[in-house]
Amino acid sequence: MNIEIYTVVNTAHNLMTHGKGILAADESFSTIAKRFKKVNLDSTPELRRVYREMLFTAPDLERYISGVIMFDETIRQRSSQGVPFATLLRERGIIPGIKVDLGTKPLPFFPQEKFTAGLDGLEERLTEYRELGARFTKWRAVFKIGDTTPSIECIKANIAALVRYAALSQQAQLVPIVEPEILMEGSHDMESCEYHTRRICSLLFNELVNNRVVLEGLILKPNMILPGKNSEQSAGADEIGAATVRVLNRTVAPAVCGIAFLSGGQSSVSATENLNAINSMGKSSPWSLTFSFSRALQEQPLSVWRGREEKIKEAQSAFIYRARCASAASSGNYSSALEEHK
Ligand code: 5MM
Repeated sequence: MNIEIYTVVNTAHNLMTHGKGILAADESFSTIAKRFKKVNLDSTPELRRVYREMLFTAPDLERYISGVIMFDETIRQRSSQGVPFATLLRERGIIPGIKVDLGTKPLPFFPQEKFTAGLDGLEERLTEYRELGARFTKWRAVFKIGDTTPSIECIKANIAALVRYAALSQQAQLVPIVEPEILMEGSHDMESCEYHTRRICSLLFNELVNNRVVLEGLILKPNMILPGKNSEQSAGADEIGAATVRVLNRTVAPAVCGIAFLSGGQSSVSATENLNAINSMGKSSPWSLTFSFSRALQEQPLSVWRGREEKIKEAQSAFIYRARCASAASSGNYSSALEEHK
């Protein structure tokens, strides 16, 4: 292994520090606008800056969070003291990261499916992001389960982009977080989610290995195995934990540095309970199994804050509380009793 890739592997290990997870604060303009709208806020650059500053300066954040994924606008913004966010995070011992995909576009000739854009000019953007302080990156591909989806064509197109992105990131000395997300939207059952996750992950790792991506310097960000939101099936945390660990054990190479789950629209408590069950079931798995949540960490602080300066401290406490619960779940030590002692 050459010295450059050693740096990447080392960063990946630091991101997977036991008891810590990753905060996904990489909402694009349209997603943050949707989140703000729910609490009757307009999405302006200054409000987005204030909101992210509230998250990044929360007391004790570094005890639970190893890295933060930012959006292009955010990595260029500064705290009210004039400190660039990447510097502020680094000074707290938190690794700055950046979402580098450019969002999803309709996949031509496959009307219900999406393709993630962003490979054009990526090499140059990666160099700039490294200069701005990023040490890891993220790229998300999205798959929806339906009668005829995800199609093999959609899977192959998205995997090819994920693999190229991962290789380019490592070449730029940045750790890639590879996120193939099967959406919860839909009426599919859990078995179907397991089947498609298995299909996607096995093809993904085959291609990553063939393209010489260094698995020790890569983090996987998968969905948990869940029934669709509109399915009538209900599943307990143990069942979800067992299915999720089973599919990962069958498809993810042991050399991979770690696995950090997305929350996917589950409630904060469900995502935490399920992560805890995954850790209980996955005690002998070769990787750390942690979180890279966005909504499951941010929903509560956002609804406390609602843009009000006087609520910043209270919102930060709500945020840190969720981060502490997720951290406990990442080592299988979360219990619902914790929710009663906020
Ligand atoms: C914050 O959401 C990210 C994607 O946002 P855009 O659609 O706005 O680009 C997303 O990649 C996020 O990092 C993950 O899906 C995890 O978020 P959740 O809310 O699923 O934990």
